[in-house]
Amino acid sequence: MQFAPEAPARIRAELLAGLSAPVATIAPKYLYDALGARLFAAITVLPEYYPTRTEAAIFARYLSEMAALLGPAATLVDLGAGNCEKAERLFAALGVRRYVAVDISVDYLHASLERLQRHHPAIAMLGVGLDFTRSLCLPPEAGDGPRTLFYPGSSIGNFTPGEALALLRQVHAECRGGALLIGVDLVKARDLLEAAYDDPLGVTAAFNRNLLRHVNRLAGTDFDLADWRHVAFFNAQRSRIEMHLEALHDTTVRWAEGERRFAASARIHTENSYKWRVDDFAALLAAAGFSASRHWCDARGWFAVFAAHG
Ligand code: AVI
Repeated sequence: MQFAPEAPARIRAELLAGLSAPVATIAPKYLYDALGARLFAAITVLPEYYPTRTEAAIFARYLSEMAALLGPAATLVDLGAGNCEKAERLFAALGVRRYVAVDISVDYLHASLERLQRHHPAIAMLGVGLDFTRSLCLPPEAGDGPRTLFYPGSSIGNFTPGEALALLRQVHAECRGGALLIGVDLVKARDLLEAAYDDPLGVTAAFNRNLLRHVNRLAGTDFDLADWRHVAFFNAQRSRIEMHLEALHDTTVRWAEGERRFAASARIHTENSYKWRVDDFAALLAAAGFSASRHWCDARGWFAVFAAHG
């Protein structure tokens, strides 16, 4: 297991800079503490949150076509591997011989890889603890031949188009002539999108508000969850769902060396989830250096899986 820990001081500085910015922001990666990861797992089984099950159905239906296009993927690199379940479903069809799981949360990764190694003793496995949203640079142990990079779940949607291009260029470099398999959520009717990010059970609201507890632990702030509500809406002009935390009344958040006042209805921007059009995403892949991309969609055209050569 490789691990590049991020210094707590750097995390704290990043969080406090975001809170002090003219438009207060907290990066979405901080949504995933231990409870946040569980709340996200609960989101993926909500009836309103269609992406996870729609993507799984696309893989189940078209995996052999994808494998034929990509050829054998001796080395599979899983970006944001988590419980590694999505990648495991590809092992047989893609003929995987080395599996490299990359995730910011190494503790979780460690447990997942132990389980996986027992089930697949012939596959060499490596866990890499890395915040690849900063920089994607795989260790030499990830293999020096072509690699197939796997980035499911439409996590690419959590980056602005400019950031997504920069990340995909790094992904292209790390492919070393191999390939990319990536899941992308598509533009659809506003009511479907907004229900997926503001479910009636309040699981997504809990996921968003839990971020404040995590920030209190990481940055020493004194957010009171009772002061904040979850807001999510589709910004059609920017083609993205925006998640915010909105102050219910005037409130001040304090930390050791500073404070920030929030007037009633002021917001902290916590996440964007971009929804792509197929042609625009194909153009993004080409701009990042990929060639011969192909995609598979569900019958409703809600989600797409793209495969491309590096
Ligand atoms: C991880 N990511 C792709 C999810 C999304 O849909 O943007 C995170 C999420 N946020 C709210 N619900 C799910």
